[in-house]
Amino acid sequence: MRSFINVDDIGDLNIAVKEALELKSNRFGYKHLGENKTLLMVFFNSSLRTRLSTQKAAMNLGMNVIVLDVNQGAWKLETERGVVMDGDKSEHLLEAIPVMGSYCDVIGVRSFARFENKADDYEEKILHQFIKYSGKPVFAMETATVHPLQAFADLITIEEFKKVERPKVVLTWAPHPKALPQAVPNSFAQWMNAAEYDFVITHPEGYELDPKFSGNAHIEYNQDKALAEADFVYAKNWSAYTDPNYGKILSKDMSWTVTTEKMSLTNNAHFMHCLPVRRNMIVSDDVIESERSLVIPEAANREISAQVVLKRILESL
Ligand code: AN0
Ligand code: CP
Repeated sequence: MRSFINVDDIGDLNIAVKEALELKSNRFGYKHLGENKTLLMVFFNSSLRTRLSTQKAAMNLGMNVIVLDVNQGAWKLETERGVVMDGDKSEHLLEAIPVMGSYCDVIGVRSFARFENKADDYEEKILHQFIKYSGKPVFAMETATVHPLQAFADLITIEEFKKVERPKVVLTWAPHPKALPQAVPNSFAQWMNAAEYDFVITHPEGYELDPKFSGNAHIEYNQDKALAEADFVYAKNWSAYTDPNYGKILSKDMSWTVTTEKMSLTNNAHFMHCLPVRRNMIVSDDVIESERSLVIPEAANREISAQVVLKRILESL
């Protein structure tokens, strides 16, 4: 595997989940694969889970790991070509990327949507520069439009906890004080569609996702209706995708918060969220603390999804 960005990169999902569950019970069985191989993780944005779980996965595989927080200690990077660099940016991405590539065998990149230019975000300009100029396999650790390590971990978690072959999975928008990217819901939708679950997306009008990701998912604007008979409720905030509101907050309607009352409409559903989560905005204390909440096993599976991805990249080197 040369890159990991979209669901297609992982191939057959049944095989990928099977591999994940095998790795989960034998985390150190492939320690030889990463010997003398170096992973570089580049963060343009904050992280708790991605940083720790991906590093742990790499260490399970015997890799060395270097982490660069671009905004803490590195030179400020210019990303646009043709700019007269007379401002506060000391280095251009076009030199920085091949330099980074020269120190490692695999690169993970976290670079969120900037909401300055929708086309730049949705063309994944930064990620594609890493792919083009690093000379190394690149995987997304949440980029402008996708978070596949999260969606893969979510899929593994659903497969572990589902009671029926084809569960009803509901992705619900929920309120948040800041404008957040669409990357998590985009990837979640892409992976749930690929898994062929009974998949429903619910959000206030104006929060439609890029159809490239939402695909054939059933869109239901009434949250209560969407939640009926759900087996899994996946909450997430995102900002608007559609023009002219790209990156804007259109609603902070607290009636969309996932509460015990909302969960009572479901088929005793499990609650999921990628974390970090704002309690009593996205989800009530009661729901996230309930025995139906999967937020901790879901986060723990980030180590497993990262390990499958790194293993496959190492196998292809
Ligand atoms: C980010 C987001 O919504 O994309 C990261 C989630 C994994 N969340 C925040 O910035 C709070
Ligand atoms: N879910 C997730 O990616 O968390 P972090 O932003 O903490 O890495």
